[in-house]
Amino acid sequence: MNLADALIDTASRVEAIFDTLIPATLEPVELSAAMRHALLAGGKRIRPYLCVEAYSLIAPASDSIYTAAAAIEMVHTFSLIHDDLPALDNDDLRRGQPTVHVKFSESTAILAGDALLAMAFDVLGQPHLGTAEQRIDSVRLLASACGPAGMVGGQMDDIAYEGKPLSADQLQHIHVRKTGALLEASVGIGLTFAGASLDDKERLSRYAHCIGLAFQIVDDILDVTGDTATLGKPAGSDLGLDKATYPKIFGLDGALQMAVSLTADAKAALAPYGEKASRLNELADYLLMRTH
Ligand code: GRG
Repeated sequence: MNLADALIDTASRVEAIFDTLIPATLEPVELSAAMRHALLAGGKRIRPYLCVEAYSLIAPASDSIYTAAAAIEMVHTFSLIHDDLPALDNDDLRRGQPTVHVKFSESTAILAGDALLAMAFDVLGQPHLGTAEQRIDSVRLLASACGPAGMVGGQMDDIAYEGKPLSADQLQHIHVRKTGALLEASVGIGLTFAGASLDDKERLSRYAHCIGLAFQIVDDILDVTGDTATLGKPAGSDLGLDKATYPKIFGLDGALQMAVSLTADAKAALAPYGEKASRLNELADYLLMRTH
């Protein structure tokens, strides 16, 4: 299976789990409709894919890892809903669809996000996913990727620095938390359920760190070079909010060179796994070359 088909396969498995967990009939139906709108509107499903592929590098295939992957995507989707709110980025388009607050209401969007975040931890704790220790470790990995040392902290600083000059180190510190932490946790959770060794966890955490940063640099570049129809979200949004970005500090070529070099570092971390890591290698290249 090539990478495009493998991503589609992961997406359809994870979407089937969403459909079971949150059927349209789940009360209150207006809340479920908002959650389903956000969850089922497409999306590349990079985080679930990372979780499943990290798991598969170490352990034989298992259906239950897709449930863990779905929990991670629920947190990601939550963060997108809240990120789009008028109080944050105030965007009206996401994954080519109206954002949740535009299609429903601001209060529904806040609550749909809250519900997805809470539900994600419930799902990750399901007994069939693994041992109690693996589930606790995974819950803690996900929680710490969300908290002040992760997404919320990164988002807070991202807002605090709007319109202000930022050094390259400060910008990296924001991106590593805001975007990188959940990508790293996706790999970490896959490895935790696979029973990976500390050595494997360290090597793959290096991979995840590098693709996480490269991912955000490419996101910054696409905000400048992409168009709204292809991105499925408004292009030029960073400029509008006067955000510090990699292209702003290093220029488009400089930013691209950084992403290329981080992708090479990520792939170097996979070298000990040889052919077994070909999927993760391909993913690193795809994230560098992506157009949305
Ligand atoms: C409590 C978890 C938590 C977060 C609240 C709103 C917020 C604080 C943080 C925002 C985090 C955020 C939205 C970062 C942007 C990351 C990013 C580049 C998202 C786009 O990811 P893709 O390209 O999107 O994987 P698709 O649509 O393909 O899933």
